[in-house]
Amino acid sequence: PTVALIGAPTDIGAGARGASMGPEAMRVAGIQPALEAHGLTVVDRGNLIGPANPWQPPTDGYRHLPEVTAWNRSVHEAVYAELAQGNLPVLLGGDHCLAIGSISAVARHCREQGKKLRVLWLDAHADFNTSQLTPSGNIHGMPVACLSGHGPQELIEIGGHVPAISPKWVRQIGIRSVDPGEKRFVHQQDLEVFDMRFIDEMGMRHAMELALATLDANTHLHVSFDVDFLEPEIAPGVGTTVNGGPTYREAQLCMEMIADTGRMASLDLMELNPAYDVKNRTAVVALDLIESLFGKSTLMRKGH
Ligand code: DIR
Ligand code: MN
Ligand code: MN
Ligand code: MN
Repeated sequence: PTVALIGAPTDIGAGARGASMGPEAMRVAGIQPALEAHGLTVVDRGNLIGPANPWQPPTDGYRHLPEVTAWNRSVHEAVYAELAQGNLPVLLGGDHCLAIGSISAVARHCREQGKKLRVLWLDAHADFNTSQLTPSGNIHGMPVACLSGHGPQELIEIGGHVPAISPKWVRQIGIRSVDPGEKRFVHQQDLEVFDMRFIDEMGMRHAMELALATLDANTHLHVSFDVDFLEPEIAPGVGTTVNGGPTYREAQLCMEMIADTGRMASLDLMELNPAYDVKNRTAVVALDLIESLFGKSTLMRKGH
């Protein structure tokens, strides 16, 4: 399919400013020519527009809820339109609250097409907070909960179906920072989490084998890649770094195993924050990993 790049230049759900510059940083790193060099057809739809960041404190447990809602509606329509045309949308964030719009669109497309959905959530954080549990009010810490039906009405109903997804469809990889109340809720809702302790003990290979198990020809695989998934030493350009993430090699293996399934049909690239970066190197690393997601060949894999 044609790859459609969609820029969503906002940091409306984050606790640090700057993820609004993420889409341009990926263009500067050369995302379109890099994917084209692998034989893909790529169209850049440019940037969505939405409200400015008013940088206000939370009210009733949510920061910037009306603006977050406006941005997510816009993302939902853009991602849905690409899927309806048979394209593979790549959302260039922007902070991770926008996954509400993106994944609700994917879920809507899957419902209409009779497809199963599997969501891989690559992140340091579980993003499973609610207004009651959140220590920050930042909605980028809440998208998985909102998609699962736990959140404000205007966000949970964006896809037209509440809940948009079942937490059973989600596999989280790389998790190492979960707030106390959020942790209880993750267990209560039975989210399947391959945290860093699991990856340390069992290896990325085994974690990914389990996360990708039971995919079939009728499964739409969505990858939601929060750049803070990565070890901060290789990816400093994010607002909320957490030590002890996957190394470059572990992240490459993760991406290559996803590519080998041939099932990835949509992607979010989120939380890239050039204000924290050094000479755009985090964008360059993220692009390198995205190339692997799209099947960049290595010497040892003939025919790839
Ligand atoms: C923290 C940080 N759990 C919060 N979350 C995220 O504010 O809810 N940082 N997602 O990237
Ligand atoms: Mn489709
Ligand atoms: Mn996240
Ligand atoms: Mn994160």
